[in-house]
Amino acid sequence: MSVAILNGHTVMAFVEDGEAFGRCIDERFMILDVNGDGVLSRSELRKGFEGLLTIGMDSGYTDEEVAKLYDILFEKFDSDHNGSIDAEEFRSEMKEIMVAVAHGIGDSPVQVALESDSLLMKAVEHELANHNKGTKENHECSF
Ligand SMILES: [Ca+2]
Ligand SMILES: [Ca+2]
Repeated sequence: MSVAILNGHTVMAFVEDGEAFGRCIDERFMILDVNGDGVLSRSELRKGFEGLLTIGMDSGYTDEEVAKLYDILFEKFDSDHNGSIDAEEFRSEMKEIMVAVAHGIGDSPVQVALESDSLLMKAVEHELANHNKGTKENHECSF
């Protein structure tokens, strides 16, 4: 875990950088596809999301409720309802999720604790990389 400062713009800039975001999502997809059959099963998705989004699973949900949550999540990803998630479905849904996250965070910088391989951490790293490439004139630093 490390602590980072980000706002909705950090996340959106990452999502809108189609190449960087797509590469990151594809990488994630391959990691999640444990048996290497090119699609994600229910259990592969669940396993991935337990680490990926660090949803607050200690917030009083029962196992049953959590299982239901992952079922809903799976149905959302599986947009053609064939019982598995292909790379295309994964990419478009991850994009929607990240856009929703960006809107949820809003314009004000928030301090968050992130797993080093979480997608939000990738967004922060993406922003830093872009800052280092360009001029630093408009670089606002919160501390
Ligand atoms: Ca698989
Ligand atoms: Ca599908």
